[in-house]
Amino acid sequence: MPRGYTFPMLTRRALIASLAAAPAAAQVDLGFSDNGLRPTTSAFPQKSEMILQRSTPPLLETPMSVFDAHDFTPNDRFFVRWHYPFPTRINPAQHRLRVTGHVGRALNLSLADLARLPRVAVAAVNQCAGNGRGLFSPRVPGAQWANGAMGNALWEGVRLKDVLALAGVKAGAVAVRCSGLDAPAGEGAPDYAKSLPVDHALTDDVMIAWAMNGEPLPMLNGFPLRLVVPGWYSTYWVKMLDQIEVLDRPDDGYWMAKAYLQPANPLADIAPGAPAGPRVPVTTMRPRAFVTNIATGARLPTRAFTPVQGVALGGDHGVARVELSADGGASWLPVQLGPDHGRFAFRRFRGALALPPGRHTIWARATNAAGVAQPAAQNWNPSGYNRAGVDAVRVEIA
Ligand SMILES: Nc1nc2c(c(=O)[nH]1)N[C@H]1C(S)=C(S)[C@@H](COP(=O)(O)O)O[C@H]1N2
Ligand SMILES: [Mo]
Repeated sequence: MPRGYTFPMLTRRALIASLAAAPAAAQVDLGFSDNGLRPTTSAFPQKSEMILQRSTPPLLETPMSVFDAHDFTPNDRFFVRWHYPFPTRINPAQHRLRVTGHVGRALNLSLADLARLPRVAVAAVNQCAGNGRGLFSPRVPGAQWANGAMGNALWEGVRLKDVLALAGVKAGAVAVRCSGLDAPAGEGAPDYAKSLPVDHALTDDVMIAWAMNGEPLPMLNGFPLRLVVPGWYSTYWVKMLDQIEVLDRPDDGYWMAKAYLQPANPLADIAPGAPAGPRVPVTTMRPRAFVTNIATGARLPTRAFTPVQGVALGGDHGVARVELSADGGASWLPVQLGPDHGRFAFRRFRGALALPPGRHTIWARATNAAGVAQPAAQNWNPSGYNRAGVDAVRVEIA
């Protein structure tokens, strides 16, 4: 077992019992989210209050107030998304990571084996490709996330490329396919497996993590191992990772060839109702800024300056700046950025607007270090992926 970490003893009866019991709607305790409209739950193990999207398999969203208070999203408030049922009991001493396929020698690694490789850590945002899907107009099917299907954590583990070097990737390798311990309930449904192009899998960025914010991964966030692909949407961040297969051909599996495809233009943007046209896999994230101290629809007292604060992510480059507008983008006001935790992490921001009494719409816009800025007009696609435009926050100053 890696030194410096204690994995939770998953023989702990309470944990197993609660994990097995929680995902049934009737047993979930319903409160109210920060906007008062969506039910919240504290019934899931290792999680405190989360917005409940679905119980089985769980979809749990982080309230915006959590981002308002932390640079690093606490593990017990970090969002959760599973496609399929997953084991509720894992013995870390018996967990193995198999590396097979187009390699010189197949591997069967314990956590202790992994811990002998050089350790790395990165602060990075894990964001669902469908984050904000529930805010699209016209509406699109799928999990109706607001903007809380994301979180920022310090991930610790080893580089994927160091594991692949142990196996020896053979010439002609094309993709690296990863899958975890979860499995479809029904016969014939395709196992959840995601592939990275081999060139990307061999970069320094991609890692196999066992710790999140200095603690073992919570069960619901992929204990004992998960892939971390900084700058890429979390569909690639495979949880409960137990298999890596090096392919000498493109991955034609369902989760690469059929799911998580978006229109083939940088913003994945098409007119509602227009033909989808050519589609490509969802990959890198775009810059986004989120106001976290004012919920849309809020009524606020008149002040000389109304404080506006939030978090921004740069996508696959750091956050260069965040600006505010209260006049539909005619003028933009720079804000002050908080601590820089690296190019893949959240950057908090704080600014102020002089808002006279009346109704206003506040925009926050992020620009990344590559000069890519959020568009004022919202992009749209039928799967609700890659939401990238500015999110309007309506306020009434009274
Ligand atoms: N094994 C496995 N890994 C997975 C998934 C899954 O269903 N199974 N879902 C992916 C998707 S779509 C998302 S959004 C993230 C969510 O990560 P989190 O639950 O740790 O927040 O996990 C990713 N990794
Ligand atoms: Mo996702």
